[in-house]
Amino acid sequence: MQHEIHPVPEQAKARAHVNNEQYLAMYEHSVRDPESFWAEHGQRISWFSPYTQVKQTSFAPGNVSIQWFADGTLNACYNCVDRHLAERADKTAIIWEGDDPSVSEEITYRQLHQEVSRFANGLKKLGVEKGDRVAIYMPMVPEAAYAMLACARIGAVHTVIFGGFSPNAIADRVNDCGVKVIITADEGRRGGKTTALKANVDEALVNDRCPTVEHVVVKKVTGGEVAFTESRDVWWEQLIKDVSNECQPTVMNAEDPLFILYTSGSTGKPKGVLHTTGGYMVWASMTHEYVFDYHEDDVYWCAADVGWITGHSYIVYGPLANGATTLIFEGLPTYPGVGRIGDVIDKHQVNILYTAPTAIRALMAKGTAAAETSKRTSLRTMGSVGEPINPEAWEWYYKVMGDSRCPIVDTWWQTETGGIMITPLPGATALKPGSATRPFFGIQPALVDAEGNELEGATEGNLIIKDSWPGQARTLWGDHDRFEQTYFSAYKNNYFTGDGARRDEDSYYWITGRVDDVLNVSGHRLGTAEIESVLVEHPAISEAAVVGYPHDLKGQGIYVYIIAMAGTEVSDELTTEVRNWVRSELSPIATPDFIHWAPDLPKTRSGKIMRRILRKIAANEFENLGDTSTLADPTVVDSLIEHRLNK
Ligand code: 6R9
Repeated sequence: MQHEIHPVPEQAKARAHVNNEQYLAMYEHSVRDPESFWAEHGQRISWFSPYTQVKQTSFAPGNVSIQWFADGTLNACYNCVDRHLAERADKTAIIWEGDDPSVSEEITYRQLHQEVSRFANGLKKLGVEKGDRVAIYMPMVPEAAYAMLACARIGAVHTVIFGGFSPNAIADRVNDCGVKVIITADEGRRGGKTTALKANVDEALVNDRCPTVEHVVVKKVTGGEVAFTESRDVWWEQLIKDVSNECQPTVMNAEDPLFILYTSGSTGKPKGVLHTTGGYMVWASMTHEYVFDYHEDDVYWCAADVGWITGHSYIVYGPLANGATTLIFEGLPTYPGVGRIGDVIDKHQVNILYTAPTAIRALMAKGTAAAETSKRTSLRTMGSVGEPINPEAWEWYYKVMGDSRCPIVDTWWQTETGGIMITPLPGATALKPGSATRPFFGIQPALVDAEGNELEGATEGNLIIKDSWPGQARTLWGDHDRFEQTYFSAYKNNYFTGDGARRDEDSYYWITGRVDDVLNVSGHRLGTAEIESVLVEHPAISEAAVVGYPHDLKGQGIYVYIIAMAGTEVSDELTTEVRNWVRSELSPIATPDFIHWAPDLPKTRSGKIMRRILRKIAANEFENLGDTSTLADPTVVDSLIEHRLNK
């Protein structure tokens, strides 16, 4: 497919931090001599005591160890808040736009400092100390950011749990890292509907299921009814009533943990990805400035949820470290109408917008309606993240939302990478719709075949990264072996991303999607193994196999093959029950699109499910199933094709 190449617009070139020549020179420096490059750029954040060490990293088998700026000390919250007080105390730090379009609020850096300091003192009152884990299960209200920053201020390690997760998913995460305090709200509010957050926490904690949890802090958001366990629960407002406005930020080492964020892998339970303080802050702030070409007076809006890594790095830590005005949006891009994104842009004069292909496609489905209620003249740069953006959606975003004026930065990265890795830079990179283009400073991507041979030139293969970068995850909480196994065992001495990619004749990268058993549904990462394990816990199901298939709006849809327990009568009611089971046991984002009751699954003689075949049938592409000669019973396939659901 040949699409137009979009040259760098003159307006972008004129104001940008770097043009193409500067990008090339900085990139060259960053990979030739990472030590001196990062010694210089590490200084973009404030250190209590400076680092003398820069890069101490090893991807060697059995000895994966990643340290950056290891002897420096700092505090992430100080970097996001206190250090701006001298020059930006009255600048707006956070614009909060409510679900209800008539509700918004502005919080200055001075106010942010006070809110965060008070809440940090509140956490201390509850006995939270440096190194303790604190879970945050909140809607998109400013208090979610206050809670994260308050943890960082006192050295507690936060783990944000996406508000769409079920009680079981909360309990799993809370138990995996031994959470002491959970911060939540009475209810969340999105698209005019409410979610019972506190009730979900109560259920996660029922029967002493999470023995490490001592307290639950509850922020009143909707004023909805909640149950209250007096000895355990405390209202946010009550907690900070008599505390001081002053709270000294705790001195942290560069390699002290900042947060844990759970994400799906190809096997087993979600992994607790651990990010530390110094390298992460350098990476988040530097990528935020260069990738979005952020300048001091910009209003910046990342429309992700703080429950995902995008919200951590590009709503909270990156922009606030840069002293930016960051917009926190409680609602949905389509509520109350498809014009909402444009309306918010006009209302707050947003200059930089960062959103996901799934949102773009949902708006594109309505033609140009999304642009008809707004002018969007303030907009200058637009970003995309979370999944591959198809060229049609890219062109729509560019023409309709950006009036063919704003460069689009299609940013490829992962929870594990901490921040953006492959991306255009607005003033430097000619754009090709659908391509994440070129590596950020310090990133050395490469493509390899299944045997690990590095492929040269224009080609396609598995995407690896050859050397460490400051924002990289350091380990998986409590399981360094799994960290090594997952990311460093497939291709020795390299980080394996789990993604496939193509490199074209201009050395631009085109991410083709996951090459492992991880699904990407509307930009949400889901492990097929996770969904399968929930399915087989249902009493009517003996076996399950879950695959993804191409879906116009969601990128990938979820196709479930299940085998009923002997003696079970399969009915429409049971199918509905199974669908609701996945929603309630895991999350609504994991809701199956198709549930296919199968008499059997295609297995090799050694008992391995041949997912390749299941994927093809789910995609309604069964003409060319490839080699089926190793199947124990080839007739299983005919029956699956006959009863396929995605026709
Ligand atoms: C930031 C984030 C990571 C996975 C990643 C890849 C996919 C993200 C992408 C993209 C193509 C992009 N992905 N950005 N694919 N183009 N611009 O999304 O983190 O939730 O951990 O997901 O998302 O497959 O491996 P995370």
